[in-house]
Amino acid sequence: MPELVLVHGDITEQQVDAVVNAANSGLLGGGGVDGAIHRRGGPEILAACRELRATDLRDGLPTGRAVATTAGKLPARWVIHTVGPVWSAREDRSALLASCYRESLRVADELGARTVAFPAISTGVYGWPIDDGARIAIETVRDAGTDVAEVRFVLFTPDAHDAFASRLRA
Ligand code: AR6
Repeated sequence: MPELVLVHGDITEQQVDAVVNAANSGLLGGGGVDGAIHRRGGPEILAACRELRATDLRDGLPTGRAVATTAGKLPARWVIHTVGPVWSAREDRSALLASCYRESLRVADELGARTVAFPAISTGVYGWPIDDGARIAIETVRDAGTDVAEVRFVLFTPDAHDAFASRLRA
């Protein structure tokens, strides 16, 4: 099991092998953490995403899946893009959210990444309640059976940091 580390801060500043992006299926950028990664990482990341859309991912990246690109100018080697589910009160989509963490770690293993930073996927624009998002993130990473040595959850807001901290203590 990887060591789980909590950081209150900005994922674009993390010196890790791979940074996970909470992207959308189009893979061509957006707001939130996606916007920050493309801004800080520069145009190389977008060029790599466009190339994927022109080849392997013509219909975009499905929810729950993950794919790697260069990290451009970020202090990391790769960005692993994943697409979280939009929160729904009517439908249980937690298997898709768990899949984002599992698939990202599977891609990290393929790359040989030893340290991976995750944001709290789906808990911003996509509206997932932070306590439940933290529970799914931590449970899934703990059970993933990955070779990654350190998983760093990088939480942008005090609320997100508190939610992950109390879930880790539980
Ligand atoms: N570092 C770490 N976490 C951050 C950062 C940052 N620099 N910026 C925001 N967060 P969101 P989603 C946190 O909305 O909910 C985009 O437009 C934020 O506080 O980035 O999966 C995509 O293109 C929240 O806790 O992603 C998609 O269209 C968490 O990151 C859509 O938003 C996730 O918030 C994806 O929505």
